[in-house]
Amino acid sequence: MRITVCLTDNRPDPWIEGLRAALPEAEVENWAPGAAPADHAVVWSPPQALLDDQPGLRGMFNIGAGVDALLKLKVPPQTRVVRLDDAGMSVQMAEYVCHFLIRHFREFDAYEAEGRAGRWSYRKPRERKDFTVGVMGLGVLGERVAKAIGQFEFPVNGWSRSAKSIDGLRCFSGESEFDAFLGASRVLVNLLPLTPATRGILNRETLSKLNGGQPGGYLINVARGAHLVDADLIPLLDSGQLAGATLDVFEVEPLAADHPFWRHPKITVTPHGSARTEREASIAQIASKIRAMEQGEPIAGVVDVTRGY
Ligand code: NDP
Ligand code: OXD
Repeated sequence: MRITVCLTDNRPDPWIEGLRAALPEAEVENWAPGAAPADHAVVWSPPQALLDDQPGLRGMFNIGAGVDALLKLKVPPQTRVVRLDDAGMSVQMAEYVCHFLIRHFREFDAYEAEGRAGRWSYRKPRERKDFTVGVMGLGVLGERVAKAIGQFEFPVNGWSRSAKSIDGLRCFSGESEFDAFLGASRVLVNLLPLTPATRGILNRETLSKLNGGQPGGYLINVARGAHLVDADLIPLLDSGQLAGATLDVFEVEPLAADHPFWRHPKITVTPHGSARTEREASIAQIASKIRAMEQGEPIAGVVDVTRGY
């Protein structure tokens, strides 16, 4: 069995060594144009040239959860696209979202500013019941995040494509229930995949519906930058309709040094690090899926390319 590795923006050597150790029966090499035909590829944001060069791939294993960059390519019909399932990401995502939710709810940024000015002052406590959190996407990451938020006793809503019933969550589904979901949520957490149906879903109209249309909504976007219509965000913050936003992902990454998001007082920017790929756990997961595929067994995380996730 031959495995080719093609990782844009990642050092391939530790992945190649890890895959060789986990699959001693396989030949694992870094991809270069004209390489010998491989059975599987391990990829992050590969060029179309990889697929043109390797039309016989049976599996293409992404080292991340989001497959939007892969689905922009022309993938041969027999190549199964496989996403990473959690592999240590969901706990990180839960930490990140709870951290920024609580920082906003408890006004810790205001306390920090007061502290820097040497002022000992209290703020009036706010009530959790007024801060219902809406989680968009109840997949591998969204469900874990929604449950973690529930542990802090915030009311939690969830929105997904198909109808769900999850303990502790008020579940909404489909386009027909989207407005009701937004209206019933004050803090919005985006954990949707980027697909034609979800591109631009965070915009002036939808974000204005948060909190029953009242001012004070808050956005945490940890999915993809292209979910947000950038030009709509700052006017909503400046008018007070939104109280703030935490953004981990951007349409163009790295975010340009002169982008206004960096310096807006109501926006917190982090550099696409809310849930990092954990190499060891990911190699173990990919290796066991490759083995299962080779033995004709079913595997989790096969992407439905027509649905887009
Ligand atoms: P999953 O595929 O497991 O879950 C996707 C969820 O979104 C599902 O609940 C699905 O509904 C729902 N969904 C999809 N399309 C729609 C739609 N049109 N309307 C309503 N709901 C929809 O993905 P993950 O939880 O693993 O990851 C989510 C995203 O997080 C990734 O695609 C990636 O972009 C991003 N990500 C970001 C990281 C970061 O560091 N910032 C790290 C990892 C991932 P249903 O359940 O009905 O199918
Ligand atoms: C992912 C990511 O999709 O890192 O895994 O964004």
